[in-house]
Amino acid sequence: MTRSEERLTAAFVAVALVALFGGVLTGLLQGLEHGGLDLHPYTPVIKSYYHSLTLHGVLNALVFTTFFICGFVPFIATRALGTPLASPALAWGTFWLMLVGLVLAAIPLVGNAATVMFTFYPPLRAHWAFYVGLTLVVVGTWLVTLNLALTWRKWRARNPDERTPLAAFMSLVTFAMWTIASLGLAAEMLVMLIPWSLGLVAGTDPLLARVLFWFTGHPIVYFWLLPAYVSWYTLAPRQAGGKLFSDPLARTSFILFLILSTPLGFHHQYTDPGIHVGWKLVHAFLTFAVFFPSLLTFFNVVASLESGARARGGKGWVAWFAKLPWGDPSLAAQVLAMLLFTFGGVGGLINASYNLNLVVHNTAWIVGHLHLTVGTAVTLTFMGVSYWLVPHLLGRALWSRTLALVQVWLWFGGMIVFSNTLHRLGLMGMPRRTMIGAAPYVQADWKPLFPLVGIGASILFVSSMLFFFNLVMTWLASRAPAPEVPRFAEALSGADHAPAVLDRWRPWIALAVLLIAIAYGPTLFRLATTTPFNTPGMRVW
Ligand code: HAS
Ligand code: CU
Repeated sequence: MTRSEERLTAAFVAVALVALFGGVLTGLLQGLEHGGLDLHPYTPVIKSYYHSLTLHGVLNALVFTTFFICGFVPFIATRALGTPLASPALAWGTFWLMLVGLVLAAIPLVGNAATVMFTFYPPLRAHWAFYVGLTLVVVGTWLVTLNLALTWRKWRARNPDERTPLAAFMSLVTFAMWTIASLGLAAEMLVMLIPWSLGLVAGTDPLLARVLFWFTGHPIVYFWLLPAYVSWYTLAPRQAGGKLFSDPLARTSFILFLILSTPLGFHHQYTDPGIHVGWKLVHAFLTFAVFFPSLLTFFNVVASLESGARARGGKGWVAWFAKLPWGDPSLAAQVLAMLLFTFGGVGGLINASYNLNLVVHNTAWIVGHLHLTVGTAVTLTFMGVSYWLVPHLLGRALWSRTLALVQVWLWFGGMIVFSNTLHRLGLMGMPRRTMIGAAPYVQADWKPLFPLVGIGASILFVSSMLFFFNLVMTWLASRAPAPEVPRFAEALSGADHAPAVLDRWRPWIALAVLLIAIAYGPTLFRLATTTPFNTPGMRVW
């Protein structure tokens, strides 16, 4: 790993953390609003609850995740391959392109000209710079894929008979999957939203736009999740003092994600008219199928952690769990993230079940779900990764491990309160994306739960401030040298057991494309050939 590459990772991670900071600030405001205290009118920049909510979703779910991943995953991949990125110039060009895109999108976003939520469904119409900026960010992610692919090919030329190291393989799958999946969003942006926001076409088509959006919008959640899985599979077992239970099983799980992540976006559109119910059923079954690689992950990662805990003297069927090295904040963050993700996964299955979805769709339940998944499995894991990555990049030891431990437990506790309350409110019918404090239809049985939303959000806010404080102090005050970065875990059943077919690309990518064509082809063809493009844009804020 060269110095320039470390700086590149540092640049991406720095942008990610700044975005997260903005995201948690606005998150606090929304949580307090639900708790009965609306501070939005007193803030300098934020014009409304909905402005705040859009900033929150875009900064956390789109910017923080994407920039962190583009810094972290190439870092891991190059380390695993033992070679630098094929093109440092391309890598830096990618960073600057993404930063320009981000700034372009941020101007209307912060200026309240793009208050369209992180899903930007038309006919809500944002300023064109918002769409163009986000598109540049997506193009940047494709260039990361390109650089990773070139790097792997160079490695392959020198190592024709070896299995791709697991961490590199997983990194490549993550970006290959995302590159296929993001084509829906690219089409929505280039063909629909950008010309429409520029006034080149008069109308739009909300349904077609939603189909294209969720083509990408579901797999984007695995684009966020898989880098966390990379850490759970390839680093966490060793951080726990153990070994990865099975390397071939880990590869199988990722290949299943490559094949199954995309052809199932209709599970976000069960209530949309204009999509045949038969296709919704196909997407429902494929959603149950993509549950499976996460179950493989559950099994494999728990067995790996167990090997670590037993090596440290752990005994019993469950009691070994206490013997994990809980004093390591990086590992503690990840294990706590896994625990809450189990409930997020169960909730996901409920969402995916057509008839149950009708109960929870567009309610606060979904907000509870997404805070367990992207808001904990991913975010808390990335915080755990930051606890070794940021000290490494700064060359200084983490300022306070105790504070970091307090931080991760606060996130865990705060999220239990916050997410559980939102799930319950959702079951009582409370809508999501609503300024609940101003709603005239608030039900009596919701009211006792509102303070818990505010309390949960406040705990999460304190936790995130401790996180940032610790990193800033590491930068400014820490003098001790950074410890070694965690090394990759060895596997109990190693790469030499992995059949060669698990190290191939063409069959799996072909299968992925075929499934997408089947699951989306007929509906997309019909909608694209019959759309009148006649819905005018709206600015409701
Ligand atoms: Fe989801 C809506 C279904 C996973 C994020 N999801 C959302 C939205 C977001 C989101 C942001 O079918 C809202 C979008 C919007 O704004 O409208 N989701 C699923 C399913 C899964 C799932 C089936 N979601 C995720 C992940 C996300 C995420 C991951 C982000 C990172 N979701 C849905 C559906 C909707 C939806 C519908 C639409 C709802 C609607 O009506 O709008 C699955 O992939 C989940 C699989 C997970 C598991 C858990 C495995 C556990 C592991 C940890 C094990 C280790 C442990 C260690 C426990 C099967 C790997 C402990 C040790 C011991 C000893 C036990
Ligand atoms: Cu989904």
